Amino acid sequence: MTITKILIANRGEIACRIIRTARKMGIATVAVYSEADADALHVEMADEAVLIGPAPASESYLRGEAILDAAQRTGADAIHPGYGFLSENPDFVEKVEKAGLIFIGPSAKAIRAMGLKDAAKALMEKAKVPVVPGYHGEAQDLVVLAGKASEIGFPVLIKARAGGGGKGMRKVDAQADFPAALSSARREAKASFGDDRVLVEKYVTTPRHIEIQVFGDSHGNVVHLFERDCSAQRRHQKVIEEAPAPDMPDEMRAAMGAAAVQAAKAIDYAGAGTVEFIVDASEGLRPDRFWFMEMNTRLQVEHPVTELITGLDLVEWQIRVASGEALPLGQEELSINGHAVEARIYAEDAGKGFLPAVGRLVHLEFPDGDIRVDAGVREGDEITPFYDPMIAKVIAHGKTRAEALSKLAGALGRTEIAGTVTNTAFLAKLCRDADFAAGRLDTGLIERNLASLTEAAPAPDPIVALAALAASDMVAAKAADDAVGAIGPFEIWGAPRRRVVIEIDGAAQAFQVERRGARHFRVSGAGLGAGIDMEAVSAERHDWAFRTGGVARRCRVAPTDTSVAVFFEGLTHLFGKPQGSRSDDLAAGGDQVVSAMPGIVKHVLVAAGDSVRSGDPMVIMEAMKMEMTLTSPRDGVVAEVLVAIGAQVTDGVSLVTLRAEADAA
Ligand code: MV4
Repeated sequence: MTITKILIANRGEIACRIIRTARKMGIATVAVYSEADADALHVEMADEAVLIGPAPASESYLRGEAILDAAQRTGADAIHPGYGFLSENPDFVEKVEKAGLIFIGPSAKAIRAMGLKDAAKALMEKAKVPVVPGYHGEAQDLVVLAGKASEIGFPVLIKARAGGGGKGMRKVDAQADFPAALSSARREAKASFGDDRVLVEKYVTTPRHIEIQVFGDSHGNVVHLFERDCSAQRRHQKVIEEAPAPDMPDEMRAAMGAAAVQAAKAIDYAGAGTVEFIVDASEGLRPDRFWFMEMNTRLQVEHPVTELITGLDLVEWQIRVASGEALPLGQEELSINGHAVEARIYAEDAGKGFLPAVGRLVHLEFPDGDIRVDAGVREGDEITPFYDPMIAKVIAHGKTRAEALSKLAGALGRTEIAGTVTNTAFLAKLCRDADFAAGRLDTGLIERNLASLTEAAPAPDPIVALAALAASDMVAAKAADDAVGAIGPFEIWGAPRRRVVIEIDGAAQAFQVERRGARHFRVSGAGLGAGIDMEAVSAERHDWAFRTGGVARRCRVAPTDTSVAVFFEGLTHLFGKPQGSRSDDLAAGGDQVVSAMPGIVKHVLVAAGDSVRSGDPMVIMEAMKMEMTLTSPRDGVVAEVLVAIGAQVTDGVSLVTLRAEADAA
């Protein structure tokens, strides 16, 4: 059946990604959104949009009836669930199909077959797919399970059959620990899934998580689209995923691919699916060391790495297969080109135990160049606590793994996000981690290297000084195309000296910013000792260049009302700007010639070293079509002329300074 309009029952980056493919295929799209997502990107991108409820997912994105109602009201003929939410809910699939709509995904039957780990393993055993040695039978009493654990041999893993993502899972190293671990796993399983049945498995040492992308159609065809390595995980949350798996021998790839296809065929699988294997990498990758873990009956977050090495659009395949078409390609027509690596950018504080962060993305610029960015947000959007705090996925492709990793690390360093703390620095460090870069990865890698991976580099003094200067508003970047009255890329604002407070790592620190010339400043205070002399070379939009101690540096600066972000050498330095953090130290007076109102400097009549008398004309300005002559406040010697002809100045700006009386003698 031809699909003409798809309702995307999801939000964020995956909803945007699905809309992009549907649009490419000439298929109309309907977005559904919660009250919190009224201005979200996916709503803006879709042809139609329907409000389905309040912010909490349970009252919106998980409300099958509201989604079906939205489909009927807009005449959608298919529903794409994305991932998460209702994507693996068989009851929802049945409701969609009962309503005469196409569910872009597997059948309810296939979802149910893989929904419980014990039944899934039994099915895989029957299909001759290697499963982890263990017990997944009916008996659930302690005596039987403890006996089975002893037969299997410690260490063992207790797993909740309805579990996922490590929930309801306990590793047991010795018999004596088994009873307590079983009760604890059961309690967590009951609380999380309402099902406390467990299975017991041999613990696979040095585990690597390698999964195979499979695709089936409604004509009995099934292919695999090679593997992804997702071992770079932290607390069962994938952090970096890649395809193909580092150092995967061809023979093992073929064996795992065949096993995954067999698993899919065993349940007449149609659509995109992922067969997860646990691999014992203690002696490298070997074809006899992989075992079925579980099957995900949905499109995965990390599917882009498979798309980049195969050149395929998996959402397009999903839509074609759901409309009854046969798979676009056969196994022999599929091949691996290069290497792809994906990093998930989260609003979380890696330095504080990966605490989720929220906040408005006051500044958001993704890297340009040969990189893929799947994002569901744009600058100004809010990261709220209602949903997964993933901001975007950044995916790099290269001829080799090293090239892909290098591109990804560079892209992460060019990713500019201010308004919330993110894990980009952690991700870039992981890309460059010696073990990871060498492909020596297993599921414990991140935990082992956590301290070094999350160590925050303090901002170098010149960057702190620049942040204080930016926070002082004494240098305001000019928009490159704003030529009106600009003498150069920035204007001169405000009084000659300002006190400014910025927060560094949450601690308020006071600085003094003193203008020493048209572009010269001295920033002192806090940890800057006697101070840093700084020349503001240029400041166009976010591109600033400044010189300190003979070193010129280029960086990106994103000042907002409440923060200053400085992006320098691939790192983000976030500084807070507490309210009322800026004050002018001095009223202009005896030593200053100050502009009384905003205007443009038309003539400068003096130079440094000139002797002047009180009342001598010094500068002629034009303001509101009037010429104003600014005169010397006293007899003295000109110390410095701070403006040039054409300068656009606000009121209260010091234009010329006189030498202090004592100096003038
Ligand atoms: C295992 C295992 C070792 N041996 N099963 C973690 C959650 C779920 N995906 C299954 N997981 C594991 N199952 C056996 N028999 C190690 C893990 C595991 C893990 C697996 C993949 C990626 C990250 C992981 C982190 C900790 C434990």
